[in-house]
Amino acid sequence: MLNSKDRLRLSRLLSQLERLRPDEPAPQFDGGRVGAAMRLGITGPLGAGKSSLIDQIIRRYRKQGLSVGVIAVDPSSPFTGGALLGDRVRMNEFTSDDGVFIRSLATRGMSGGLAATAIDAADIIDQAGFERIIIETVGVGQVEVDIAGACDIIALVLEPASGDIIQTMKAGLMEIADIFVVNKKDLSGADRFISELEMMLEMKHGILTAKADEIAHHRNLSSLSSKRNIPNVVATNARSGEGIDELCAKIEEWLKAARESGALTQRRLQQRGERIRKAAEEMLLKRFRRDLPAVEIERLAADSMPVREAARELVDRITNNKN
Ligand SMILES: Nc1nc2c(ncn2[C@@H]2O[C@H](COP(=O)(O)OP(=O)(O)OP(=O)(O)O)[C@@H](O)[C@H]2O)c(=O)[nH]1
Ligand SMILES: [Mg+2]
Repeated sequence: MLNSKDRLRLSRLLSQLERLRPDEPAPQFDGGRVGAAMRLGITGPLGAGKSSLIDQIIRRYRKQGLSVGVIAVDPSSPFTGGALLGDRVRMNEFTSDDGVFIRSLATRGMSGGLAATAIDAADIIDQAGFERIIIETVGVGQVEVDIAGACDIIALVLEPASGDIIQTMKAGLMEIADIFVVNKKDLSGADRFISELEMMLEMKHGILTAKADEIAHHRNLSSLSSKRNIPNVVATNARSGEGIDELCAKIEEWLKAARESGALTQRRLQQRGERIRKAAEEMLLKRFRRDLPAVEIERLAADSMPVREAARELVDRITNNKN
């Protein structure tokens, strides 16, 4: 739990992060370490009820005495946006609670894009000592998939509206979800939607399992399929709070199992590796652009050698010169 001085420090660091220039290292919350917090990603289509759910989850966590940091990522609009306003209005009541810290990230940041900024923000909030971090993103595509790459567990929120399943499938979000939440279960058609979703997940699971079995068979391995679990589906009403206890219990269960099996450690290692790879890639690209010898390109362009050969010569020249 932060005192008001540290809270201010945290706020300032996050503002600093949003204004970060390329090549500037992300600011750190001195004295803290990264990795103690559990990170929960909440994603899903516009208006599915993500913020309302988070509001309910915060209450549960606070009852358990857990401190919570929330990052609401809104890639659509930096200045307006009903969602942002909605978040502020709803989450206002937590402003007097030292154990809750809520931040909206709307700007792309100067370096690395929105996803990288959100992930760095999570690190800073983690360092500041919050025990749970919730990241809300509107599930529309790559940014979500990237942010998911920094979460311990991902909950995909859908509402029983036709098209939601197709849309999220297209965005590649089905693959990254650990838990499926069908919110607005009070709406008509919710039961049907849930059975459709479950059917689809079972089918997908069946295909994956069959594939895994086939591979295992070919390699003379024993089948892994019994160890694979179909993702959980939980139905909620974020307005009334129905189903939220069950959702929170499922999240804890999932985290506990992942911790005990080593899957969580494995996931974090992979994620960290991926972040390092991406950052290195960016640095290399920047260095390449900076060091690009224009004269050399002109010379290669005038030469009649095949383009790929010319490109290789250029790459060789730069890597030999600058390493
Ligand atoms: N009937 C019903 N309405 C709900 C439920 N949960 C949320 N809503 C309403 O759905 C609307 C959108 O809720 P939000 O929590 O802002 O949804 P969101 O997914 O955060 O929206 P964006 O951030 O804009 O994508 C609001 O009017 C909520 O009151 C629910 O379980 N049942
Ligand atoms: Mg929202």
